[in-house]
Amino acid sequence: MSQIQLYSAVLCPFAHRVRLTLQVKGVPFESIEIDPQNKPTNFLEISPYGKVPVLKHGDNRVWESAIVNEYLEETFPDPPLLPTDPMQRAQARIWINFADTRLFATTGKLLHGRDPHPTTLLNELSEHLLFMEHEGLRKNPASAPYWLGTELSLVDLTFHPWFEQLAVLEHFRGFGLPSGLDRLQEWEAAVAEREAVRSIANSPEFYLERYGRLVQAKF
Ligand SMILES: N[C@@H](CCC(=O)N[C@@H](CS)C(=O)NCC(=O)O)C(=O)O
Repeated sequence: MSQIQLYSAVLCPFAHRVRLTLQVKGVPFESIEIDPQNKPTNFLEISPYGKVPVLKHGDNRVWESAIVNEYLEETFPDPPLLPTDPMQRAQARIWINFADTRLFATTGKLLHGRDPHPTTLLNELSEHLLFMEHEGLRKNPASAPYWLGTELSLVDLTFHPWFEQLAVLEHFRGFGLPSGLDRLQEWEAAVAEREAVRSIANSPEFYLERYGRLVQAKF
């Protein structure tokens, strides 16, 4: 049995960011698929918040994807996915926090809400993306492919799953990317091209089909 088990769900972008980190670091793990809509009865014994992802390492467990990723970074430091400079590390954590408290938070409200015309949330999402473009990527030299510059980091792996599942927002919520996200689109193409990212990527059709089934079951 592998030393590491990941309680995960294919549609979960938080679980995906952990799978990406394990993949980039070449850490072998066993993936245990959980259906968040139909959790095993004893799931709270595994996951105190009742959510995926949860990482089990030997007898210990870690949850909350941002914390799981930092645990993996400290436990398997090669290749490093956070800068060594404390100020740059702080910047990386600010963007990871931005992803959780803004980009994914608004996305969650959009996907789980029932408003047929969620204009305010759609606008909010566009504002988050424009903020990422202007306050994030445009402050880097144009030649830097990744969020923090020349090296792939946890910030890239945190944001990427949102872009991989963009088709779901477009199809089911009528979201359209605002214009002027040139750097963001170049950045996403560079991340999506990485071998580790490609090796576990799913197509837009995969997400549309799975999400479609979920919507049918839910409403
Ligand atoms: N803040 C958590 C969010 C995890 C999360 O929301 N997971 C969802 C699936 S994407 C889940 O397990 N939902 C089940 C539930 O809330 O009952 C993290 O970063 O790990």
